[in-house]
Amino acid sequence: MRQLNSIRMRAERDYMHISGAERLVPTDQLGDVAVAMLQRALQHPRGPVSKIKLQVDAVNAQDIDIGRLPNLYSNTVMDWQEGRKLALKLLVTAGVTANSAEKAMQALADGAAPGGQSMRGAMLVDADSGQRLEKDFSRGVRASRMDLSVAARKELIEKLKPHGLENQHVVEAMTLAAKVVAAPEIVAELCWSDDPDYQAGYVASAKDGYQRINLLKPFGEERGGRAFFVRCGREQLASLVDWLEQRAFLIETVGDIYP
Ligand code: WAQ
Ligand code: MG
Ligand code: MG
Ligand code: MG
Repeated sequence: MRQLNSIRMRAERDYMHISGAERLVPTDQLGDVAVAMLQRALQHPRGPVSKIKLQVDAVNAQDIDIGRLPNLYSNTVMDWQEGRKLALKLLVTAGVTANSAEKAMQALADGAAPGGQSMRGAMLVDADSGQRLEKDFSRGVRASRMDLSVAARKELIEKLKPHGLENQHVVEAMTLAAKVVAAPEIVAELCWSDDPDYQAGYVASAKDGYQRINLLKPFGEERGGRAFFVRCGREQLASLVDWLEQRAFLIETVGDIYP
């Protein structure tokens, strides 16, 4: 494998997080990807931005973990309240206690960052007690430096097309979830968007895959977020966070899509 570059974008308005994106790309694609990220920050549904940061780091081939996408399962509900009930059920099936799942879902619904805003990253939640373990409740933990290989991206988009799911939200969320559930300490992930016009979300786990739920929040709602449910000793937490934030993770294998 060739050397790749981690390129990361983050945009904010007056210290409020608006948009972020992560890719892992060959050098000859850096320019195009940088422009696309800038455009995306400037046209974000969460509104205008006052600062955009772009960071590029070269990553050597030997520092890249190779991974696979989870299977995608579509769950269709009639309203977001039903969606939240289903998410709770799926989290419990994945091995999270009902108490922990309920607490995390309430925190996301209320806005998990101080002041009831969305966090920049994810909550780290004890899968048994529901206790929040991330050091910074505003920033949280950011899964980073993950992407699909060029071939895997093409294959995924082809597989999503017949289901009308070939959009950036789905591709990026599956990519992120693939890295997150690959960590043995992570029991499951819960997510719904902070974009006011995007109501879908998911529960992901290594065991049950990417369980997409078409409605997890009301239209217009800007409070969204992620919870990474963990089961491990305190002493393993720092290395888990380091792996999620720093280690490059390139997905070369695509799973199946179930309607
Ligand atoms: N690491 C950890 N948490 C993150 C990251 C990251 N790299 N990026 C975003 N978050 C958190 C943060 O709190 C955001 O507010 C929240 O997640 C939502 O991010 O149709 O679009 O990018 O199958 O708005 C899921 C459903 C869409 C896709 C998720 O999330 C589908 C989405 P967004
Ligand atoms: Mg996003
Ligand atoms: Mg796991
Ligand atoms: Mg968003």
